[in-house]
Amino acid sequence: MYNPRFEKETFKKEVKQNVKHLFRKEIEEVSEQELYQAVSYAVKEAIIDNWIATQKQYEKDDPKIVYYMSMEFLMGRALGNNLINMTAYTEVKEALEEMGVNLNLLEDEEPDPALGNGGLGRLAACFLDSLASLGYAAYGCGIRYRYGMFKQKIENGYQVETPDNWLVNGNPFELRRPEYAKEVRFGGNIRVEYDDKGKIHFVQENYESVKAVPYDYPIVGYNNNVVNTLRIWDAEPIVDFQLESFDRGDYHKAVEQQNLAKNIVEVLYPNDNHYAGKELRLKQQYFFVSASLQAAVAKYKKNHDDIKKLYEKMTIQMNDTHPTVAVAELMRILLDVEGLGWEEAWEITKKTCAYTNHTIMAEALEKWPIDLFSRLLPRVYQIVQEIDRRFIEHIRKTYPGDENKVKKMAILRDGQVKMAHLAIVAGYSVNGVARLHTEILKNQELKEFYQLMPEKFNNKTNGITQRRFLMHGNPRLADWVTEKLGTKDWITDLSLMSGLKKYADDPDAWKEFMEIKYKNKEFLAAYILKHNGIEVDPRSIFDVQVKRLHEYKRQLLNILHVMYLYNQIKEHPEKNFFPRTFIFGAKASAGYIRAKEIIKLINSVADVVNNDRSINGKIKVVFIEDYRVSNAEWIFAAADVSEQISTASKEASGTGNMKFMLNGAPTLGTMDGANVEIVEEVGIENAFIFGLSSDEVINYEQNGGYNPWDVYNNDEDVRRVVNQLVDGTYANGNTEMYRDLYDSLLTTKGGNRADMYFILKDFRAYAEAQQKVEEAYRDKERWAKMALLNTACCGKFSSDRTIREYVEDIWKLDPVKIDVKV
Ligand code: 26V
Repeated sequence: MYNPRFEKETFKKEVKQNVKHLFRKEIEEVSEQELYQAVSYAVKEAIIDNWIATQKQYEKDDPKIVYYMSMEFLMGRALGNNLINMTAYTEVKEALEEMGVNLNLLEDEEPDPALGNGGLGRLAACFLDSLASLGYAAYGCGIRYRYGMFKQKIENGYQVETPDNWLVNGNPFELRRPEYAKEVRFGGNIRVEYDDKGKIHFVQENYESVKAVPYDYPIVGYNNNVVNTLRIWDAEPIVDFQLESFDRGDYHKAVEQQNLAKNIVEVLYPNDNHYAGKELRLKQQYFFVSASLQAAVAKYKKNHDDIKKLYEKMTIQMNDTHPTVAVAELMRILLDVEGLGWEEAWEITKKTCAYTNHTIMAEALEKWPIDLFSRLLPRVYQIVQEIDRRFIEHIRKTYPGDENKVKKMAILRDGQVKMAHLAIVAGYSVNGVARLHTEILKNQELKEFYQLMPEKFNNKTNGITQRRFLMHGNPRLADWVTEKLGTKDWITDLSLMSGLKKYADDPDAWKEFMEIKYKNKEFLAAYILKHNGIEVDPRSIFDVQVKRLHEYKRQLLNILHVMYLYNQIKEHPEKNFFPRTFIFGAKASAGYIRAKEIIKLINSVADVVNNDRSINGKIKVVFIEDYRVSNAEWIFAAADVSEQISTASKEASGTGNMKFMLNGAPTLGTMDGANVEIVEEVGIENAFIFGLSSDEVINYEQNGGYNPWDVYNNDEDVRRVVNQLVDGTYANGNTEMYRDLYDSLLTTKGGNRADMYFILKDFRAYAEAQQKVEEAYRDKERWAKMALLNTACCGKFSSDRTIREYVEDIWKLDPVKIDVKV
């Protein structure tokens, strides 16, 4: 959409002015960082107009609003993305060029806002992009962590974590909104009072509190003038906020509050899929949920009198169980602040809250110890008790005499508050994130709940935004797609990509497609040379596994296979072997020892293999440090093969798999998560599928029957690589360095089965699938067709499609049109 602020001369003038105002410098004197800031402020200027217009329009039209509550928003850099969505990227790039400035270098000055761990947080970011681009009224609600996801350094092959002080230079795009500050209370006790009319009141006493101060970030829709808001909360001590309510001499209290405030938002927990039961984490959860709900209810009340119709104008999506305390907090507000009765409050809450499940990994399920929960949130706990009491009554009525059902479904049980149960009981919708995942929820993990309330369960297969992961990350391919389709409409309607299918047998199109891939590979190769000092050949197969490090994702299977290939090459130097570059990127949670051992192993294998002249560079192994959204974008663009090799049934969906597909990299994977649907779209002949099915895995888990020693004893190649973990090959003769990994594959320990993730079981099938990859790649035409078809068939996996489904089946929102006069 045309915006005069981006006219070259106007924009340049604005940048120069910003340089002067912000830094008291001439344009020639500023650093890249300062210039990045000056440019960002100029872009923000343009965004603000639309932001105001959008919010005004919402006021006028009064649409239903979705509050997407999430502990994590893994946004990635804003500057480039905002320019793309404002359709001003090219214009601004050229304007800056005229000033002798390279936009890409400026973009590199922006720290990645890494307020998330991985899949769940990045999904939230894609959803916000789609909501704005489709024109729906939405808020993201979260925490403004002072330190985001740690930065990863590799030292001597080991992961070393360093703090991510992403706000050191300030953030040009954020807006502090002190006028919307809210108080959040923790601890103390509840006193019961009766008023003159005999009505009961619950009064919290002796509590500690903090002031929640929101920072708003613009979420720019693509080419539609819409700007929504990501609202993330900072914590400040409340003393200077409400000085009169405190004894001024109470220095101790002031310090306590200072500490509470500082601690709450200090750092993002870098665990992914592992629940640790930390008090501070529960504080974080209640902190942002309470503040967001107070703000949402206040907003509603500004324009509506009838609190009983709240659900008509707002809905809350809980991103996993992390914000589930919202259920009880909303009840608290409705009961204690708004003065409604239980039944009324419950009806409203049940129509307002919905829950998305993102994992079936047992260790990720949040179960708070009751003593901790009730101490920190005494009133909220009372409400949970009452929800639980009524729910158990309902179970007993439905299944008389079946106490087993109570045991399985109760919210409070074994001294714990089971957050998933609370979310399901209170929510009007429960969804999984890929078809297979939702089926497993319905038939296994949440079976009893599904039987009791089948109407709540639904699937919403994840998606990704093509604006960031094709337009921004792979501009060459984006331009090619536009040229071939003869339209840019795929930017907002990814189903149009199917129009590329007609080029599947066109040799010119193959050539162009593979040339683009080659250029992207050259770019990545240069990055690898610069950052790793490793020379990789862009003509080799770029085989990529980038994602969080977790045993279930089986990076270990991948590297064991590399070890196997290396053995093969050494043993049969005469054999024809197509050169391969194995690229890894992964952060391990700081306390996850085994994950860290796997990182060390990958780097050790890299050292040995990359420095063995005798193999003529046929295998290279690269571990890319500090995998994050910004480098992910071009890693996807440069990948030939997408490794999606989780143990079937364990990966709820995966979204990296979709980003690779969009960028023309066939999937090498198991029938897990969304891989199943990817194969359905692209055809099994355009993917490399191997390994146990989820049914087989679940069957082994429940009935036994798998013994890794059988594989070890019967497969010589497997035995050899497994032994190489403890014969010093990759540890300078040290036989103990990888003993734990060796044991994890062969020894039952502490209740964990040997080879929990079926790595040895799937090894042979994986090696065969890898063999097929190599054969396919040798046949250039076959490969080009396959790669091209992956891009052509990715339409389903746009987060625009996902969001439409959420809107239609769950949220029932009305789209809004924004007219902006500039
Ligand atoms: C879980 C926990 C557990 C408690 C401690 C802290 C913490 C932090 C994050 C998480 C999230 C784990 C769940 C998650 O990220 N799931 C991923 O969600 C993606 C989006 O739906 C999906 O594509 C991945 O398959 C799934 O692993």
